[in-house]
Amino acid sequence: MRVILNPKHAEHVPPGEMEGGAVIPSYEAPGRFEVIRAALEAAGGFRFEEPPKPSEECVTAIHHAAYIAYLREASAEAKRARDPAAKQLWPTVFPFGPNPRATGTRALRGQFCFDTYTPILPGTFASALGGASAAARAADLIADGAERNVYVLTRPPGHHAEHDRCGGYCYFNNAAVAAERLAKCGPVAVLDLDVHHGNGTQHIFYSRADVLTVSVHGDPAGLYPFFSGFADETGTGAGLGANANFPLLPGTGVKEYRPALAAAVEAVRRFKPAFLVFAFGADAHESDPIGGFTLPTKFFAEMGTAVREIGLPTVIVQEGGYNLTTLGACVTEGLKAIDA
Ligand code: Q9C
Ligand code: ZN
Repeated sequence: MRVILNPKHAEHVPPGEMEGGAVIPSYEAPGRFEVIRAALEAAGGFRFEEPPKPSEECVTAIHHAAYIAYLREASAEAKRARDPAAKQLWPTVFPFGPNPRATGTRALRGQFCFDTYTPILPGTFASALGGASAAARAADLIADGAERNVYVLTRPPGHHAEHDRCGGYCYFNNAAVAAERLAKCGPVAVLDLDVHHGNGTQHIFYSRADVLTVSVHGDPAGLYPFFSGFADETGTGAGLGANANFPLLPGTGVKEYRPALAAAVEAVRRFKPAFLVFAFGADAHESDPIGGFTLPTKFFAEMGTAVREIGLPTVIVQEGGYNLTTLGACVTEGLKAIDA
């Protein structure tokens, strides 16, 4: 399988994340990329390449121009700062609603972000854009028919990033970048098996009939992102019926996950897409520090088999997965089964 790497991933290095008023070590760290790459190299059968030079063109189709400009300028501001504290930009106030008069830098930090897990750092813009470019490249290879399956190895992840807000460690929505490009050639389904609801991808395509978004995840009653991922979110306007959520209880294991996965796959099939984007998180694994599910490593092969059996040209995009000792094996199992 061809693997498109984000060559800039290591430029985004979170110094920590803010959880309930305390700064704790960041789960989303460069080591995630390295362990996945090492596991794929050890397994064999994967060919690594970098995308062409990143350009903003690949994110303008799905992200608001003012949001893209904010990420670019805030990253540059962090880079210029001498004071170490000013090299990390954190939001502290979130808007009550749109306010066109609120244009100061502190207002924008809250306006273009929805949580305290997603700081802007000196390398954030370059790193996020490198991932989006990798996703665009993978989608182009699939759209051209050059490949059947292509995997995008990237961080920071993307599926929580909305049209104009970062959050959940995500800045540009890589899966949405791929889906948007593929949608030019035919209907697209996005299947998201990260343990957290893919709120950003849902948000970006919520009123569109040509892109189906399907997510299996921890019930937002108890798991991040808390505000979306409920089963009654089914799309709006022309997109009504083109969104499906399968929330599952904390502690979910194979017995509970398997029927939800089958229902999610069935929803994808009914839509009759021409292309699939698989938002592949490994954080539903039993060892994940933040997921709360209990799936064993070998179940990731079952996920991969389910994706293969859908039978569509597929872009696979790396999302979450935070246990560095098991992440590589989960991803390898999934990818091998997709290509089997
Ligand atoms: N104490 C992805 O998996 N909450 N994002 C973490 C840790 C944020 C997850 C709480 C989780 C975001 C792409
Ligand atoms: Zn996740």
